[in-house]
Amino acid sequence: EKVKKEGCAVRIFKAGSVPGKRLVERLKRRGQKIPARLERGVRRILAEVRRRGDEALVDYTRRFDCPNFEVAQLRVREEEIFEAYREVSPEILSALRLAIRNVEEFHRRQLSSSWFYTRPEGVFLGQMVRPVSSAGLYVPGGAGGETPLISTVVMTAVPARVAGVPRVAMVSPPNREGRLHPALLVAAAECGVTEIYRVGSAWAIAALAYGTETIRSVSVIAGPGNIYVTVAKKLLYGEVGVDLVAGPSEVLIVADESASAEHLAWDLLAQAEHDPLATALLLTPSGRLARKVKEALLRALERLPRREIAEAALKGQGGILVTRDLEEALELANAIAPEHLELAVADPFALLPRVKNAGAVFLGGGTPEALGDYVAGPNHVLPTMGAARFASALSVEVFLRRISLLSYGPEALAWEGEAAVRLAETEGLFAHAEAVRVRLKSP
Ligand code: HSO
Ligand code: ZN
Repeated sequence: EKVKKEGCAVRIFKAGSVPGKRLVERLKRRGQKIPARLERGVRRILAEVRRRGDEALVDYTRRFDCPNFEVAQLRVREEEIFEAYREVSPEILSALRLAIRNVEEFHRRQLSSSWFYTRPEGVFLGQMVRPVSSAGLYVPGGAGGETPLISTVVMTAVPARVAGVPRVAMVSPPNREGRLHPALLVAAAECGVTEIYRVGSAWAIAALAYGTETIRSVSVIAGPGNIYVTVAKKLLYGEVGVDLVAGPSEVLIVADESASAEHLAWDLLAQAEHDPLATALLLTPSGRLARKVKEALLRALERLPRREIAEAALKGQGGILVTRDLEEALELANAIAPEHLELAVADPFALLPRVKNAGAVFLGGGTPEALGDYVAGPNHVLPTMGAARFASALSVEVFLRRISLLSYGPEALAWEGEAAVRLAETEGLFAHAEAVRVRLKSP
């Protein structure tokens, strides 16, 4: 649909009005339709990396990231990590460590144990939890390295570590000088990741999936990325495991008059500044709050360094919807299934039972979404574009597998073998039946 280029960046609609309904419908149908040309382009990149390995990585990196890139720059050397520590302030380091501690504490609770049970006839059954043997983490470049997403390093690396993955490799695109931000290297090292490659986009995903001379292939790839990364992950799924598909960031705020207009304005902008395709929505039954937030937004935009990006997002997919009541706001929120849902209302826990679809819920006006991005503990890699209807946050699960265990004693086989034989015969699978029968005959 056409995006309005001119006019006010912030629109207020009644949720039940024609333009209000139109916006909701468009949001419900949001999602990246992958243009066929883009998919063909990504397929070509995958094939090139498979065929030419490092050479293809260097070609693409020169073309899109750093014109003088050399193959020797692909892997970050250990000394560079040590040097990076000298460039990062003690305050940043301690903030990082706090974040890592909290994220680790949260993700430890996701670990499930192996279990087994027996049946008296002599059956042993169980489920054994094992980490994948290697994982590749994708950390986006963040506007050409200007906004190094060090929090994304933490959010992808900590769950992999907590899962117990023995080999964790990280990739991130270099800036024009062929560098990764020192804070990015320090964040990785603090999470125990020292296998770091300067390579990004679809070719980095291909390298992790197929392997090249420098980069060994991995079992699972996790982490957010742009549309090229997302398409590469989709195409390579099967060849390699992948986590969820995370697109441009989204926030949907449900608020009542207990909320501060200024706080909400900054929460909306915190999503909008990510990406022109980000979604920032406020749903409130209060027309007065709606107007106050609009004013606060327009004022805040004046002070926003990434104003152009935020304005594009607000005009494209943003807005304020005035609902009949909180009930209707929550219905719409569930239909939209946002990545982040803020309940900036007097009694957020009273609304919680009505929440059905969301990646993460922020309860109370004192809990900005930005806390969750950085330090709280839950993962900030979350389902977007309505995927919260079926998907969950990045978790230790992505890096684990459950392996089923079965063992039958002769008595148990005698009890249950006959049933297996009958089912095998019904399926017309003779060897299946015979595999059981021969054991029934001579245990
Ligand atoms: N809001 C983003 C994560 C992020 N924010 C990283 C800042 N840095 C997606 O949940
Ligand atoms: Zn964010």
